[in-house]
This record gives sequence, structure tokens and C-alpha cells, in this order.
Amino acid sequence: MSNKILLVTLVLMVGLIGVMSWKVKSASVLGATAGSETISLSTDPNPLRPGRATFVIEVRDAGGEPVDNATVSYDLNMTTMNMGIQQGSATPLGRGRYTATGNLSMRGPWRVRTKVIMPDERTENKDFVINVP
Ligand SMILES: [Cu+2]
Repeated sequence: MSNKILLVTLVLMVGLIGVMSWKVKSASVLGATAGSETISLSTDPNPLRPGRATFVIEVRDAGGEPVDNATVSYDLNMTTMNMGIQQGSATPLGRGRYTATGNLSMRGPWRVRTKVIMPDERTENKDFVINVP
């Protein structure tokens, strides 16, 4: 190996280690769990009231970056009784956000089940219990 190639290899390795340690550091600052995506839910209105509501499901990768090009579906029902399942696909909004609507026809606890097929085909599920006061 020539000295020049050796030098280039060395510089690349030092650079790579630098990037890796920076990533680990920023992940711990954000409180992210390494190796897992984050799926979060917000509602409009907030706080909820009986009637139609809009749900925004936000998907972030293990590094905290928004994930677009995921396929997000959901279903909705009360936790305490069967009100009939409302389900469908969430519509991409960009910046890792996907939106869906539902009819929260009664006060009480409702479950929003989300299913996210990541761009690499892995499936993540997350359930949220929301209360309509
Ligand atoms: Cu009910």
C-alpha cells in the first residue's frame, strides 16, 4: 500500500469515528432510544371533545429524523365497549407526519392503534389511549 492510500484511509477512519461519536452524543442529548423509531400522536382538537377529530401520527427514526415514505394505517375504537372499528390509511403530510380522522362519538377512553410499515419494510405498531372528557 502506498503512503498516500494509507494516509487517505487513516483520515477516513478518523472522520468516521468522529461522526459516530457525534451521533451517539446527540442521541443521548435528545433522549432517543438507540435502534428504535418513535411514533407519536397528537389530536385536534386538544383537549378532545365528542365528535370528529383529526389525528396526526408522527414517525421519527432512531436518530430523531422524520420518516417520510412510510405506510401508516390506523384503527379506532373505544377501550371499554365495541363502538364499531373505524379504520383506514393515514395521509402523508411530509416531515414524518401522517394524518387521519375519526368520529369520537362518545365521551370516555378510545384506543388509536397505529401500524407503520417503515421504508425498509419493517412494521412497527403502537397503541395510544386517548380520553374524551
Ligand atoms: Cu362507547
